[in-house]
Amino acid sequence: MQSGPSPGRKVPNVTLGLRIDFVGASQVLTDGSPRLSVSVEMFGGTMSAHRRGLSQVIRTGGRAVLSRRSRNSAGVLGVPLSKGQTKAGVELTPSALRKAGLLIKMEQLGCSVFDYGDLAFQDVPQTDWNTSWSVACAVHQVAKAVCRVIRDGHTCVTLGGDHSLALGSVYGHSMAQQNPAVIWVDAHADINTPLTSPTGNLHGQPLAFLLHELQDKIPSLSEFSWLSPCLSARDIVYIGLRDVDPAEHFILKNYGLRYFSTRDIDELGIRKVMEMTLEYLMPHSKRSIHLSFDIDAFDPSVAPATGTPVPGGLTVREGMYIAEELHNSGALSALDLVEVNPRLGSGPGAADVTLNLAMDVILSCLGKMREGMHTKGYRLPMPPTEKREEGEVQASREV
Ligand SMILES: [Mn+2]
Repeated sequence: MQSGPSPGRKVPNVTLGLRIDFVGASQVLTDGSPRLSVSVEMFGGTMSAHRRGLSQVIRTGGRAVLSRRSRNSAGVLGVPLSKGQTKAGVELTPSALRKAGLLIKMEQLGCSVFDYGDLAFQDVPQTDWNTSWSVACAVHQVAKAVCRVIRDGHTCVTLGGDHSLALGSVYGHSMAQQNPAVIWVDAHADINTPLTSPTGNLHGQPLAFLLHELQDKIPSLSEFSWLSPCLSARDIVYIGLRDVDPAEHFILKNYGLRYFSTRDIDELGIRKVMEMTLEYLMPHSKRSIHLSFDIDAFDPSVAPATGTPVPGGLTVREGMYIAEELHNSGALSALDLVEVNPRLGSGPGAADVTLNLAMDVILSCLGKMREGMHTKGYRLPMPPTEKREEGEVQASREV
């Protein structure tokens, strides 16, 4: 594990080679075009090709070499921020995830891990004005830190903290890379304006601050003077919504935001939802994706330790599928994992179950596969050879 970025350290670019063999061109389709069967071999690691990516490769006639930024380099940033809401404990999660071995598990996946440490925030007494000011200062720090991690060439893994941190992480991402797309996995839409928020908590408002279209609805707040909107309604897809305030619903409908509520997931299935999400955000070419994953997107039965649980959430398998598909897209540049609160959740083990699930989301985003994995060049152990005939040894050798 590497601590912090070494100045000037070159992050390796990985070039993956694709060998495409045309195994048959004998069949002819009804429109007269030949049907080509292809087999694809990938060097330098396994990756399931994104459907559209693969078809582009095939159209080039098999000459393609897929060149991309290394996905195996992650910068971890802890954001122990809790002032965007009122329940104590959410600030403990970055260190809880570290203690649970997250960074080691990332390395075991073959990831180069760069630890950017946990941000330190000034503790100010909790009054409305102070809270807003301290959250604004904190998320400004987050923005600068996330920008640096991405500019250093890593996928930025931000460990929350409450969801107000996404104000900084998405803004920081947009400073580092042009026009990122945001996938917001959450039970809540987090798009109240300061004037519509029923609670006044900033963790329910980050997207309103970031959206161009809503700027005339946001009061001018000096503490956020550093922030300017960096997203359009067209840049966002929600997944998992099921607890949306009236003003938020009005915004979703009237500003044309794309969303998949849990009902939509019931209807379409998570596979179709992910296919439509990626097609919508990247219709022609890849762009960098920011995943903002609120643990309360999951059903409280599998993620109980969170501040605003809502029944009827994602299954573990749906959450894993989202993360895996984003890894497979090859476009994930930043992810936030937020709203795990180890102090909450009833019953013994609530915190551990939730932390482990959070860890699995992060690891799946970075390439962990549910089917299991083995390293390149893995060999099964052989029994001792001295008692065996030469011919037997030959026969048992792996092919
Ligand atoms: Mn949220």
